[in-house]
Amino acid sequence: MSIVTTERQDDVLVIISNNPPVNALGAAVRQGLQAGLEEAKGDDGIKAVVIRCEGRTFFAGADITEFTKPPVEPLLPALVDMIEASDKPVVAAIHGTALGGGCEVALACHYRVAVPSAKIGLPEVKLGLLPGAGGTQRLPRVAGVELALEMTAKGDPISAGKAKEAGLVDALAGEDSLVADAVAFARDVADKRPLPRASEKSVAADPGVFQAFREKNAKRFRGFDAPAEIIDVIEETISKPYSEGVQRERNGFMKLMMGTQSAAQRHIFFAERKASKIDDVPDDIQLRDVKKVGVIGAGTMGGGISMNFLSAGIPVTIVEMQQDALDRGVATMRKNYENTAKKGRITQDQVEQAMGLLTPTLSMEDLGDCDLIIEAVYESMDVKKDVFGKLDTIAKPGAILASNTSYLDVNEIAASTSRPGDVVGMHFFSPANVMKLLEVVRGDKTDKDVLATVMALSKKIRKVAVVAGVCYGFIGNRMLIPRQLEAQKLLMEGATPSQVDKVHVEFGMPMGPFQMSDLAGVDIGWHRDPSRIESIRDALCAEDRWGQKKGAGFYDYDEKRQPSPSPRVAEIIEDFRKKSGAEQHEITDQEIIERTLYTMVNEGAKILAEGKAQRASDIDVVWIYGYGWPVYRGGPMFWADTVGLKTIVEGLEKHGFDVAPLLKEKAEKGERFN
Ligand code: 3H9
Repeated sequence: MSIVTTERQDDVLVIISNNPPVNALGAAVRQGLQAGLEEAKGDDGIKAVVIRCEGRTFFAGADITEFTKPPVEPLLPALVDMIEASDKPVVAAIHGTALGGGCEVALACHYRVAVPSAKIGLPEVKLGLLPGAGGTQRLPRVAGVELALEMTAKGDPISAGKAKEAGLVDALAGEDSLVADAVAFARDVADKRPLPRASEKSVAADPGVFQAFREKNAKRFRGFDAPAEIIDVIEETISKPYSEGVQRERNGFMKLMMGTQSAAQRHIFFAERKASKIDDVPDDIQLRDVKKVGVIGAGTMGGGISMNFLSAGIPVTIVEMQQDALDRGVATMRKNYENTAKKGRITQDQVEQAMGLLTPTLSMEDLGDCDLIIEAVYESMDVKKDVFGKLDTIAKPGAILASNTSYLDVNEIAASTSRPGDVVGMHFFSPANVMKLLEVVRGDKTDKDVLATVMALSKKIRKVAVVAGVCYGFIGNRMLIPRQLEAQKLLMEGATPSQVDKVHVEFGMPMGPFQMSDLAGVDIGWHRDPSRIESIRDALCAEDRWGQKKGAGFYDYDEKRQPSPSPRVAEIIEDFRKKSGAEQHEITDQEIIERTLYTMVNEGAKILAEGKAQRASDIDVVWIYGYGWPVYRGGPMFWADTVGLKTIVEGLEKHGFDVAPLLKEKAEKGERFN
């Protein structure tokens, strides 16, 4: 059966696309739509046209996989013009998500009818692109410049209800009667003339609106090419005829499409989806039922982990050892929910619903009916083994036993139970209710269905999950180690904390290594003996400079937690430099990049060669979602490809590092990681 079919309903022709999973507007769909329009044109009995989609969604956009292939006619910009040029009214019948090219098809239709649950948006910016089929031109004409700027430069979809208010949707249909309602609507407007064509509408905007929008969102857009280009395109073209505007849009689209940022962002789009696939686990494996979750530890981590499940409607039993710690943990969770409600992101009812699913307890025995139990206790092998030994006697058969360890050996933890097949690592990142990454640590004996269940569950709790093998620090923290080590050495050789941090921030990271240390706590992992001072970190900790929480760390902090370089830290560093006899030299920004970031790529290559990550793109996903690596650089391994692996190897060798054999081999063969 062809992908696009037509169905005659008396005087209305319904054109139906059926291109699972998301009705991407690939060549066959575009050709089918063109054929449908021609059929309507050539049939005098047809008075109006409805375009709709089968399956879970209206067109979710251009087919991104085609972007790197030779173009096939009709191209999307030409197709949308054909739709708009039709002299019979065309109605878009929208359900699911009308995104990107899908939204542009809808905008080219003369009318739009949508079910209330539908979402409409132009998310191209998230792929480093701008809407390239008239979206930057038609949307401001239909819905106004301000909403158009929001939707195109930020890329978040809006609800059908909001779209209706903005004039982007003409009528809301019944959830179960979209086709009938759209056909009835088409019949109603069949004889109305002139046809409302978006490109013919006028548009006006206060010229100040563009600069104000840029300034308001400067932090969010920092480093990204696409939002700036989108704002420029809309600003430049608003006072010009439509024909000039679409030309400017086309040029902007091609410029972004050829750039590294869009390649990086498209890489991450597919990498994120690929990460959920486990090479040796069949897609149709029977999953375990997870209806109730247990969390051990009501500290920051345990509370954050619990909130993920509560928000997804899954009941949680949370265990602590002392009543006051339990009360504090529960109160923090409530406060977090209430803060979200204050910002209008959830309702008070949702706060109560989530908290209503929580059962606090002091007894581990209460975890007996949980399908998944996640331990989030103190990071010590002895403590974890003790907890898992107890769990072994309490948990019901088939329950998944997970550890939130960030470094420790999951195999050793699993061995403290009689059911290592049920044991897995679930490494959440702090704050666990916010950060998107979940490293799923596969022990040597972890059962495949356990792994598949946790990966599927991660989607329910809106995490991006990546499978990691057992090794110290797994993927993310393991790569952090050489970076932190080199950052420390750079201090000894003449760099300052702010210089190293500045290079990372300019690279696009949310913060540099020392800012991160101050935020996380300089004292994490410290031996706690103030008389034992063997490193700069020991010296800071001995003086109570534990980071932001103490108002002092590598930086001094004022009462608003604004950092400034610390003269005392400079003295401590100087003291260590003298004692160590480390050779001093002028450290350039490039040297910082080579020693802190090239070394991460080197570690990534080792992780890959050891099979601790399934694929290079998984490593990229970990760093984007767990540590804020700038998405427009595509993650460390993709970035290394763009720098050139030969350059990375040369940089590492220049500084005397042992180059990972896999990296060396790829560089010699002229290969890439991705
Ligand atoms: C654009 O439109 C440019 C135009 O302005 C101008 C052109 C000239 N193409 O996400 P899921 C695949 S740019 C190809 O897991 P969900 C996806 O890879 C586009 N493939 O489902 C996955 O494959 P697999 C603007 C696509 O229910 C499968 O579909 N549009 C596309 O969680 C299922 O995807 C966007 O940026 C595509 N456009 O979420 C929207 N989209 O199964 C991008 C998806 O092999 N898409 N696939 O791993 C989305 O945001 C989500 O897929 C959506 C569904 C919300 C629709």
